[in-house]
Amino acid sequence: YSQPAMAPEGRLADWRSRYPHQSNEGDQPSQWAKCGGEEVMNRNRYANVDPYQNNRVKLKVPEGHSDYINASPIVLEATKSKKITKFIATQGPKSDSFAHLWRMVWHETSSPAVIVMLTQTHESGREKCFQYYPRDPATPDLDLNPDDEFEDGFHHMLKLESLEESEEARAHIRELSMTSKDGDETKQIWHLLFGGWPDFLVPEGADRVALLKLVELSREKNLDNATNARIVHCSAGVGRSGTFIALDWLLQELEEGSLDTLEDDEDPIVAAVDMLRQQRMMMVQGETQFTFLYDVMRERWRDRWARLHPEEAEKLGVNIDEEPTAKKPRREMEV
Ligand code: PTR
Ligand code: PTR
Repeated sequence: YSQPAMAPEGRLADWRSRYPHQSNEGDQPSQWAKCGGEEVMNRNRYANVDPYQNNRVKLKVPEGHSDYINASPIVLEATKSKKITKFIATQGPKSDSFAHLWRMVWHETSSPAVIVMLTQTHESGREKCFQYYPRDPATPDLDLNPDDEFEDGFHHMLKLESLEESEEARAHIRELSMTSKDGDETKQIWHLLFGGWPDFLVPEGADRVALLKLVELSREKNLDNATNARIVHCSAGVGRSGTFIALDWLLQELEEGSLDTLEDDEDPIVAAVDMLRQQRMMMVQGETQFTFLYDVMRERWRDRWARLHPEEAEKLGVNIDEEPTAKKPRREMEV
């Protein structure tokens, strides 16, 4: 075996040819423009980002209404354990359709549900996401769908039960409850708002450590990642959301030991991004975020090997005492 091929420099050229539409130039018109009509287009925050037609979440609405929401189910299988992890990647809700997100949460998740929010509502003076949840403990109640948009009486209430700040994960943790109008059914929802990730960039330094904590936190709050999809969104639902999901999956691969014995031509990060892009477009935005995944994984990988028991290393065929050299690294990723 050799070390995981994790030298970003060499990979970037490959990345550019692999994903030519990844530069932020030239917005491509939505595939929905032709068939979805204005109603669908209005529900998109960005004209060039939408779910694949064959892999999208369909809102449960009465006939005659569009079931469209800009959200993609993401299902990932662990290499070794075959464990399934589920997500729904979605855009930052818009003011006139934010209740659709809650309808999706109600129908597509079990309790407790987890929502990971990776954007601020406003960044650089622009709205990146509507304030779709009760933010302030002084006004904890939010009436969803009071106008009964779909005329089916889905008229749930949202309540902010608690608000806590996690310094470790640099996040605001909100516990919400969603209750049907008759009060018969309630769902618990954890809303995790991350404060350290500007659009198109990557968390640096302490924010990077915090992001890893956030990944852990989102797993803990979701009692079964295999059956209950964690909802992840940013502004477009592709860049930061894609990177978060890739990271969650890669860390699990690392923990399971799947990244210890890679062949020369295997690159788990490219594989992860490919897998995500088969399920939602533009997942992991640009070279910065791609490189970020290498940086974080290199760091984690080194940690793992530093902790490895000699017996375990021998089983894997690794000489942990061998001096790393530039040409023949002992499974050490070059920095
Ligand atoms: N308070 C944290 C920090 O910046 O260090 C993170 C954070 C900031 C989290 C703002 C969420 C934030 O948004 P809001 O105030 O809308 O909950
Ligand atoms: N039209 C924008 C673009 O292509 O640049 C859409 C966009 C906006 C794409 C934000 C990604 C964005 O980042 P994120 O998915 O992290 O919110």
